[in-house]
Amino acid sequence: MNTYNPKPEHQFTFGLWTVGSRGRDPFGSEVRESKTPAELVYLLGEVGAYGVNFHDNDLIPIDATPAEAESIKKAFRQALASTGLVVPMATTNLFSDPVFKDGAFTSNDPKVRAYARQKTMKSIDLGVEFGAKVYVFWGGREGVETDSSKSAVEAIKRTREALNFFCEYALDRKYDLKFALEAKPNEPRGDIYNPTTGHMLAFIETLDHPEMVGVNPEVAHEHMAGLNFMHGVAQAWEAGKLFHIDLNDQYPGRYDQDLRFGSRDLKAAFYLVKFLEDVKYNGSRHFDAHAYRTEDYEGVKDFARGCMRTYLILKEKAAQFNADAEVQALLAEINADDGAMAPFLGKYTPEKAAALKEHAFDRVAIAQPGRKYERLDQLTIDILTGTR
Ligand code: DIG
Ligand code: MN
Ligand code: MN
Repeated sequence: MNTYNPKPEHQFTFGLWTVGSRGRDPFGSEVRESKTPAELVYLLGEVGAYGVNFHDNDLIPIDATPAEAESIKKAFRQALASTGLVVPMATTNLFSDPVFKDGAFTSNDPKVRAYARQKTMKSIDLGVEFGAKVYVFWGGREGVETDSSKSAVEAIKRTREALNFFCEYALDRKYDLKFALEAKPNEPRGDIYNPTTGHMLAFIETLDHPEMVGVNPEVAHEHMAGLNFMHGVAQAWEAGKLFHIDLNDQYPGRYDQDLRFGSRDLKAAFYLVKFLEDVKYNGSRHFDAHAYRTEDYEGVKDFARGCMRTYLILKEKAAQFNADAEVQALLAEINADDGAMAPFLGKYTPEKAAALKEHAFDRVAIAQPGRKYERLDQLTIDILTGTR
């Protein structure tokens, strides 16, 4: 009997800001007391997480003195040592402080652009200090409310210049680090540049060191853009650019809810888990989400356990789907290929093109057979609902 208990090999990670979220929202103040980074590590150890991630200022407050920073790092390091949690990913908070009110790398103020670089370099150093191998860039404030304020081309150029700078920095420092760009279409800015994973994949190819840079797709962010999350993840994977992933859930047409994984669209979550497991994705399963504002810290633990439990349930459902005889028979039938079209498919040759142009297709006959997708999808529902 599968108990769906998380194990280190599942590589479940949470950001300090997720289980440490105090429940503030645009219309209400905090409902939970704050916990130190060390306390949050112990909480994650208690629920069975593999790792913990942080923004620089989740760990070290922006105005901390060097002595305070050292004390916080010491306690954090001790908590990691006693729980065995690791730090696979780190990132920079370039969105909370008022200085970033008009963005960081794309700000119209060169002092802000320069300060953002300084802050990011120090944050990269901090992440590397704790063993991070992936560094995420989420440009939460890199956008506009009015396009009268900024050239969209200039904004992309400023972003490219900054990312090229950090790639050179990491090379110069000989850091074993990969960069993962995280897209979001809007919120907190009215519109954010590079709004989807697809935009990021195109942008990466314009960088000086594209091989160092991949993406960190997030469920809620692609759903906010009305997209099929698994398709974006599959495209990133196929391009060798799935360097990290942010798992959560999201009602369409709403602000970024960062809901518990699988709590809103179980079918979409199933296809995502099935994809990651089918391709043997070996990165973190990072839950960038937080508990409902209604919860106390016992509820926060329920939230964290739920994220991991749902992932493991869907992992089992994916295995059941792959092992189901009727499903596999249908898939074999649907994808049948007698080889008759082989002379016309694959790479181009002039001979192939000439022969194909001469070939007589019975278009009406080809259109006749039903695809049996209704049966296949109902089998999927039966598996997901446990009725099969
Ligand atoms: C929000 O979805 C962003 C920030 O929390 C962070 O920069 C990134 C890392 O997961 N996700
Ligand atoms: Mn989010
Ligand atoms: Mn995220």
